[in-house]
Amino acid sequence: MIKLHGFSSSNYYNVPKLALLEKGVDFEEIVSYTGVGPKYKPEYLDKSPLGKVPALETSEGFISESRAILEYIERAYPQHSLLPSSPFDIAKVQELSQFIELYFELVARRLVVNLLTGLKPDPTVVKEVEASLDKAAAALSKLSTFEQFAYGDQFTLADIAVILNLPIVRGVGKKFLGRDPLAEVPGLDAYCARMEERANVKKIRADAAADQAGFMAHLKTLYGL
Ligand SMILES: N[C@@H](CCC(=O)N[C@@H](CS)C(=O)NCC(=O)O)C(=O)O
Repeated sequence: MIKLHGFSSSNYYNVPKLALLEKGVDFEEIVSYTGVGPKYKPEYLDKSPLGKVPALETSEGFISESRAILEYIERAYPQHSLLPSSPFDIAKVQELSQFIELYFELVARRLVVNLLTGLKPDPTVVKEVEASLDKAAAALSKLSTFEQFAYGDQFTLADIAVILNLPIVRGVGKKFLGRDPLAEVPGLDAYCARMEERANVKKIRADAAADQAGFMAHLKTLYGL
């Protein structure tokens, strides 16, 4: 059986986890927190060269990077496809997923350490993050109306990207900008509420909540945070 290494309060870990759950693929979860190095699981670097989460263990070897893992899962387990059928529609799903990761997740991530630890952020960074998130939020409706799913009429990888990454943007916004940068995106709130009703999304949220204390304890042990 394939094994997914990582931890349930990681949004990146939850990307392949939700894909596997939606496709009904059996998998085993192996808890590995971040911070790999001499003090913690140095052998994990053989699974993921930069020590990042997630890593997928297959009968042929390990795969790191969530996008590559998704590609593997989609091809190795074609049932309940998370991609549409036409080349154009597949590209649009990937376009939206990449947009979410590059212009929302990676931007908000600059303040995630501050969110987790309570450390005061650099005001210049906060200003940069705010400008970038506002720009992306204003552009998002060009890629999705959020009427039914994030793209088209089926649940896809784009939904996974939206569901798992945008809550971090809202969290960072509310904490450091004093507002939700996504509040004005048409259709998004109702869409998110619908997605939260899905059984597998509920499982992801419940597992993340259950893991939070363990992850914070790990950070404290490793970094004294
Ligand atoms: N590009 C990677 C990013 C994964 C990532 O940044 N994961 C975080 C956990 S949410 C991590 O492992 N951080 C530790 C680090 O960057 O050293 C992917 O798509 O899998």
